[in-house]
Amino acid sequence: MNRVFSGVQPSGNLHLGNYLGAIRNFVRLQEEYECIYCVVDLHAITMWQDPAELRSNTRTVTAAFLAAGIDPKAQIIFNQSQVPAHAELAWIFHCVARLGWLSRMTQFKEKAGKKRENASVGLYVYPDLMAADILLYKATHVPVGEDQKQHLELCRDIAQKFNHDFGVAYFPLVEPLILGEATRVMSLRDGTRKMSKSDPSDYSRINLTDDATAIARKIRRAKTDPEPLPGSPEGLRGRPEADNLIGIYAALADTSKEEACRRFDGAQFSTFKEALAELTVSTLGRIGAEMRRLLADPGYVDSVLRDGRARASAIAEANLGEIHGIVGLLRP
Ligand code: AQP
Repeated sequence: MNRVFSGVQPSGNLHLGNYLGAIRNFVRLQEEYECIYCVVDLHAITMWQDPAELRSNTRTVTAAFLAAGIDPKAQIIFNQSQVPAHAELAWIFHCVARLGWLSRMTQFKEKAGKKRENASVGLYVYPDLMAADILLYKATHVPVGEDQKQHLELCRDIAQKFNHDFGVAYFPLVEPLILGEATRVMSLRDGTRKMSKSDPSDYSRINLTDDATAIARKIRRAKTDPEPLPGSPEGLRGRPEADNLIGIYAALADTSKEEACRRFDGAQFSTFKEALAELTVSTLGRIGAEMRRLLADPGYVDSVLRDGRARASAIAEANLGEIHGIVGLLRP
């Protein structure tokens, strides 16, 4: 059986990158797969989170899932901390993964930066928990943005080593689903840096909750270069900001970069940015409004998470029992 699992951290403002790289694909995949979508609050606390904001951001990510179109009755939506089996399987995986594997993870290097000795241990072992999230449900497919590719390779390594060490064929080898024309949306201020929740400049990203005026202003101010737009994607080489904006346009218009370039061949950025702002507002405006409506009713959002927790726990507990048996953890 094919099963999708993916998660989003409640660690700040959800942005266009999270939407195009992940959440929009979550919605589309529910046509074909049984899907489990998780608000990964235990991942978020690998970096300091204000407790009240963490609670509020957990509801916001849930609202974004719902507003984007995930059906909470057909699929499972829950927050990670409410199913303790994630943390328990992560411990087993700490004993399977090798230090050398984790040391190669670029996200840890980027997030820990020069203050490596001060980074939390959680940030270092984050990929083990991510592997546990996915493998606890024996998920086969994981929709993510490009930045998560290395973590998914590690997840495959963990599954393979576990299966080999215990002589079983228990865990599937997951396939990443990196879909669309905007798998790595870049900052609007610097086309060489990823659009990110934690960027201190709000002008670097378009938040899912930005209103039409804010979206248009941010796109108008987005960094560009002095050349007009090229007629084909080859002309975007060495032009990271133009490449990023064309990629965003193509993804939102559900077309290819080739087609987007054809449409704006020779256009000035001012003309293109107007079209891009209009397209962005027409997509995100609806989602932002629905998120605000849902967040006005936290009781409903919490009931979705409670229902999801019960359904996720049932699968997780059954699988964890089997995993205990394989590892040799006695259930007297
Ligand atoms: N810029 C991006 N372009 C495409 N996809 C992206 N994703 C994140 N940023 C981009 C994808 O969104 C999903 C959820 O990400 P996450 O919240 O779990 O963690 P992240 O990748 O660490 O997100 P941020 O926004 O960059 O947060 P900070 O600033 O805290 O590091 C994932 O599938 C991710 O690939």
